[in-house]
Amino acid sequence: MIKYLLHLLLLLCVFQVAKSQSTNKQSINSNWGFHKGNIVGFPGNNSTKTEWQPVTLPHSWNATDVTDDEPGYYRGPGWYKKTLYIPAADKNKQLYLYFEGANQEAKVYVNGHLAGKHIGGYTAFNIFIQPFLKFSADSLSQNEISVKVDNSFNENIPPLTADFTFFGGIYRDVYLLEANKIRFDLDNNASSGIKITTPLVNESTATIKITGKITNDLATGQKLKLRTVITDAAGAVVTVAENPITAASNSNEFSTELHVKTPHLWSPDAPYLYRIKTTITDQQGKIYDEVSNPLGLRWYTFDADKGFFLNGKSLKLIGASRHQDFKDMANALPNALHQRDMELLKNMGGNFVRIAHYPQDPAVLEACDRLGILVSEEIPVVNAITESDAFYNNCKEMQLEMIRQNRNHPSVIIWAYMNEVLLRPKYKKNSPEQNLYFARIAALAKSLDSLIKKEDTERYTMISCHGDFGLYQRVGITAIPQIVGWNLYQGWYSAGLEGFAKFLDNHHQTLPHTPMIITEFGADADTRIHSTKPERFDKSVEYQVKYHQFYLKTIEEKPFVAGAAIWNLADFNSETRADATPHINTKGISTIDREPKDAYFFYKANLIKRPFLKTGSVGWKLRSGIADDKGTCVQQVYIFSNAKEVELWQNGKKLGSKSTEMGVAIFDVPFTDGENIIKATATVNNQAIEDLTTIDFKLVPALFKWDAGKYVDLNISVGDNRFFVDDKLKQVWLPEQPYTKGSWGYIGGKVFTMPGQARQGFGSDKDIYGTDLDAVYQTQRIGIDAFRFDVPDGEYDLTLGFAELEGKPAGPALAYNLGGNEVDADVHQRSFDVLVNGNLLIKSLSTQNQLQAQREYTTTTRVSITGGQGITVKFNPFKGEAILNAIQLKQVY
Ligand code: GCB
Repeated sequence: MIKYLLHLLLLLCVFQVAKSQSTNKQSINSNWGFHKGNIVGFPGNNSTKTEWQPVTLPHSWNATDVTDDEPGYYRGPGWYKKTLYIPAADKNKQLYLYFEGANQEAKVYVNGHLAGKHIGGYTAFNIFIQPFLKFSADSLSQNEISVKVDNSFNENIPPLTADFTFFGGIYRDVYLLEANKIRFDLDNNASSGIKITTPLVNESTATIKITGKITNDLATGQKLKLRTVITDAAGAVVTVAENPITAASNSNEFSTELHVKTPHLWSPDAPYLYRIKTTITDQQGKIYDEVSNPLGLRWYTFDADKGFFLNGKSLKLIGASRHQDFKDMANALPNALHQRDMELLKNMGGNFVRIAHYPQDPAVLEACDRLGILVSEEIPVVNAITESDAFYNNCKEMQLEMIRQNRNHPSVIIWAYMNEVLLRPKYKKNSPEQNLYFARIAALAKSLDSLIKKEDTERYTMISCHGDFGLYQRVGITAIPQIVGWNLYQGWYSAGLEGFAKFLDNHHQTLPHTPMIITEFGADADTRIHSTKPERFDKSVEYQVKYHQFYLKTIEEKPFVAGAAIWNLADFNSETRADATPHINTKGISTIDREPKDAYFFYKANLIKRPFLKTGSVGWKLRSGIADDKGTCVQQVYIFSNAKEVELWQNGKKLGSKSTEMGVAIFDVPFTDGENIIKATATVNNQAIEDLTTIDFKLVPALFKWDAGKYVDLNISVGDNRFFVDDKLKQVWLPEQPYTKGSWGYIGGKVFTMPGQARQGFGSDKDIYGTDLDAVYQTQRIGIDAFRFDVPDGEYDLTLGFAELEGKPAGPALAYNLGGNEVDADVHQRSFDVLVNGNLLIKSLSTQNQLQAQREYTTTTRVSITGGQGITVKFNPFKGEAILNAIQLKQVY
């Protein structure tokens, strides 16, 4: 018993010593005040009365203004303040504030004094606050921390323009670091002060090299010990190194090497992690500082012919790019959501993530280490550069920070530094000024590339280029990095999926010694939009699947393609975008709140090894369609599975079985009115699996006749061939159809197409103000003569919806508009009357009154019909052509 107690006491002592001596790191996210805008004289002069909103970090001030109908979002200064309570004993410590990220310029004040500043919104920074702190003798002293953050456009700070939103705020965690006077270097671009490399790894041995710096702020030199311990995944000590160090006052470099025999290798299938703890002690073992890092032992190469090899084995890198924002949260996410994204990718069978277009939260790379996801990380030099030393220096600084902060993660294999940098070239095409600009981009690329090589001899370098192969060749960009990344959108921004395969072959022939990764490929899909005839740019879930089927097949067929990152893991905010879901880029294979789309299940069926079966059409559980003569409506249901064959059942009745093709089986299902229980069954590796889904179907009669208890309820998206599910009102909008006797439909006119927009077969991609049903209002029948319903007698609510799809709305142009390049035509001048069953409903609906560019105009009227006359909505133009975008008919009784 006494022995036991002594042992316990010893343990407690060791714990106490270690705890009280090493750097103490604690988050300080709670109890901040926030003020949007500048405060003159603050914080030096604190007398101004200011409104402070209580906030908890992470926080962004753009969580809601990016999705409203008002173009633009707040880009300017914001202030944060907080009281820190510092114990008297900390007088002998060295205190820092560690910011994981604040977008994009930050100035940190302590008790009114500027303690430090940082440029760049995506990397961490450490601010030494000790000299500005107040200490009282016997208790806690109050210290005021104020931080000014500014996300204004600054031509010297990348990114300048991009297809994502530059949300402002302290949007990652903030920590207080209480370090000793003897510690690992905290003034090295906010790195941990320790650099781990693995110069040699193979199946029989691994060499691990640890270098770093010790800071000694004591007045005299010290005799110290550096102890490095590698433990295995179970916590058992594998190897230990002890180095005596005589630390002069201030900084002292060290280097030590350890070896692990027959190492457990790290890979996506088995992400085995050792831990490596590095400790500074005095001669008696008193701890001054201790840093823990993950250690994954692996080696890898890229080959221009054969692709990527991990631990000597060929591995096709397949995964996605990832942005860091989330629905209604801007970029201010808790760690759990960062981690969940990596789990989402892993569960799909992904083994690769492109952290685009900027370094992200530390939680992302930690999750990648743990889950076995290989990583390419990049700095945000996007679309264009500024030809100034300040811009170049900021690029370099960001790159140093990214590498130094993240290089100890075994998951990282590539450092990248430019994305589509020739997309928005300045100056006149082919002018001497433009050629000089291009030469400067190439020079910057070279200096960033050599900076990486100097910092990290193990990782590969990469630049992501858009599909203008010739231009990147001409400017010399393809010759600079070790890997060329291509962002390819054939079959989306340009016509013809086949162009993708041709592009890849051309790279391989023209650059036979340059490994390549497809760093982006994707197609938009709004989960509310469905099509039985999917086509390019219709934003349907079904076209997204078709696009990815073609791409994955091509990627798998070509061994020289080392890897591919889907654009994007999830939908993300891009304020200047319009499309079906304004302000959101919907190329995600999951929604902005991470609900997987069909394309996600398509990849899962192709990538994971364990049995998988999933009924697709995830956002299409509420359907509608026109009845056939059997009283059903046949529509397709996609089943995703890694089984060879899938069986389908509807309401307990077997519909048949089908072979899967690249993980997909498409069934024609004769839906009946009401609930349809769809069961898919399959066997994979002798394991029976099934998936059950209920689809609520609303059958619309082909011909109207009085039917007890059945009321007419129709929503028609005019000029459209897609189905749109309004998930809020639980209504399905049907594609239009021409009028036939006994039924309903349009008479006359043609489908609206955007002038000069070859990429889109119908409708417009503009944001329609005043409605959430942008996709419905974005399509239109132009020159329409009438719309007719042969409905039975009764009382009806008839709703007509209009929106001018050409021309610009009144108001200032956007400063950094990244939308399409099309030139807006002027609003067509039009004026027309609308009559319902011969009675004038709207007089002179015109571009001079209610019809405004990009704004919905909707009106409802009650129509009473008797004598079997049905409803005819007639459009009588007297200037230009009449239009109609949406029409709804709801029988009241
Ligand atoms: C790209 C860009 C990316 C965009 C994407 C798109 O090539 O690199 O930032 O979001 O295209 O969806 O257009």
